[in-house]
Parts: sequence; structure tokens; C-alpha cells
Amino acid sequence: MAENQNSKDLYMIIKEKYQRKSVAGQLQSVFGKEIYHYFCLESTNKVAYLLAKKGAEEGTVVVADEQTQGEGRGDHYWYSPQGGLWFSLILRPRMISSETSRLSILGATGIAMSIDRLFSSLKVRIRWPNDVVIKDKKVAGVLIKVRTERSDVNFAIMGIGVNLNVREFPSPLSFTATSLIKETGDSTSKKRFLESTLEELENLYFSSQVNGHMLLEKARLFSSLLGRQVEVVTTEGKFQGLVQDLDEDGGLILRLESGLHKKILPEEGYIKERSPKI
Ligand code: BT5
Repeated sequence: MAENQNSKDLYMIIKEKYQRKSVAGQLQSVFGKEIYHYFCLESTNKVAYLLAKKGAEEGTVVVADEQTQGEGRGDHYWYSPQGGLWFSLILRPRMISSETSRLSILGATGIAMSIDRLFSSLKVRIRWPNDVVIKDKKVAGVLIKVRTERSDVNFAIMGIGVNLNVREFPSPLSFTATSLIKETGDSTSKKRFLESTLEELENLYFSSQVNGHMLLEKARLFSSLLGRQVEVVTTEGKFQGLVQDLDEDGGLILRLESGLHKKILPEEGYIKERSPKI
């Protein structure tokens, strides 16, 4: 079992139990109040999933310095050497399963806000649904795994990978990926970046439960695709069109060449080709 195999490599459990004020001014439990920090895991998502199944609280974080089988969406891999920030956050959202699509956008928006806050000179963008990019190169990604009981969400795991201090990428990633150290020339403290990202995610998560439009507004601000011609690969086939908007479910609204509109949910597709940047 992954958990047993990996537990010997667990070197730290941080139980800070610190509290921050929510947007509404009340104290609430916070993301990262319990952090399981490993040297090396196959995937932080797998361990977080097992912990959540055993009842771990919302906000629990599993972080690893290195992953040997980092997962992307579908059958995609995630390159996770030392130097990056690889973590998974346990969520227990009060939503029905059809509403969980928006968690991908929430994750990507939280990372983009954290990069923007710490490195205001970098032009960070979200490439729908889950890529965080700088100059069209991927610097971070989000993977959501949801466990449902009937139509209720039991828990969700938000897996986040950020290329923090990764200096080199193997081909073909060397053409499509970047890192904060490559963009800024400086290394970034993992602890500082994790704290900042958890804070942004927590604010977005709780405030979007009160005001659903808020998340959308933020996501639009960072979106790299609005008004651009794209090709989206979905399970139903490929669709080409102009990106008109994002909707509250995290869906992409495409205006097809026929003039019809098509909504594609985050879990249904990814961007294949884009027109050159305007
Ligand atoms: C993602 O999938 O972007 C989700 C990435 C989630 C990674 C985190 S790390 C912590 C947690 N534990 C896990 O095991 N996973 C999560 P997707 O949109 O499918 O993108 C995957 C594609 O991005 C791959 O097929 C590669 O082309 C590319 N890729 C792989 N590793 C990369 C990296 N480090 N940086 C940039 N691009 C990468």
C-alpha cells in the first residue's frame, strides 16, 4: 500500500493550529493547519486521498520534496524533481458533485494570485482550465480528485504542482514548461510560497461560497484565452472557436464557427492549439 510504503519517509508533521481572520472577520479553520511533509512520495495526491478517507480534516496538506509518479489529468504525468513545490490539499466542500468543476479554476486562480502577489513583475496567466503560465509556458498545474457518495461530495483532493526552483526540464517539457527560478533568476522559499498560496486559496474558497461571482471575476482577470481563437480537445471530439467567457462552473464558453455556443467543463477538455498571442 502506498501509505505504508511511504510512511517511513515522513519526516515532519506540522500542527501549527494557527488561525487567520476570514473575509467576514470570523476566525475559521485554515488551510495548512496540519501539514504532512515527506521527502519523497509516489504522489502527494495518493497519500492525501488515503488520509481523507480516514477522516483527515479539511485544510490538511500533504507535501513532498520529490514525487516519483506525479500525476497529471487523465493519463498525463507530472514531472516532480527536487526544487518544486508539490502538494495536495484536502477539501470537504459543501457542494454537489456537479459543482466541483469550479475547483480546478479556483486552484489555478489561487496559484496565479500568489505568484502575482510575490512577483508583481511577472505576467502570470491562467490557461483554461488548470494551467498557470508565464509567457505561454506552464509554471504550475492543478489536479482535482473528488470522492462522492450518491451525488454528495465526500471530499476533494486539490493537487498542486508549482515549478519553483526547478532549473532544467527534460525534453519535450523544455519547450513548454518554465519555473519561477528561470523567470526571476532567484530561488524562492518553498515555505513562503506554500503559505502565500494556501492563504490565497483559503480566501478564494470561503469567499466564493458566499459570492460565486467573485471567483469568476478573479479568474477572468488572469485568463489568457478570452477573445482568442482556440482548439479544444474533448471526449466528444475537437472544437474550434473563439473563447467568449468562463462561467461559474469553470466552464469555457466557445463561439463555434457555426455561430453556436458550446460550453466545455474543465474535466471534459484541454486546449490543443492557440492563435499567436495578441
Ligand atoms: C496538470 O495536469 O497540470 C496537473 C498537475 C498536478 C501536479 C500535482 S503535484 C502534487 C499533486 N500530486 C500529484 O501526483 N499531482 C499533483 P495536466 O493538465 O494533465 O498536465 C500534464 C501535462 O503537463 C503533461 O502531460 C506534460 O505535458 C506537462 N508537464 C508535466 N510535468 C510538468 C511540469 N513539471 N511543468 C510543466 N509542465 C509539465
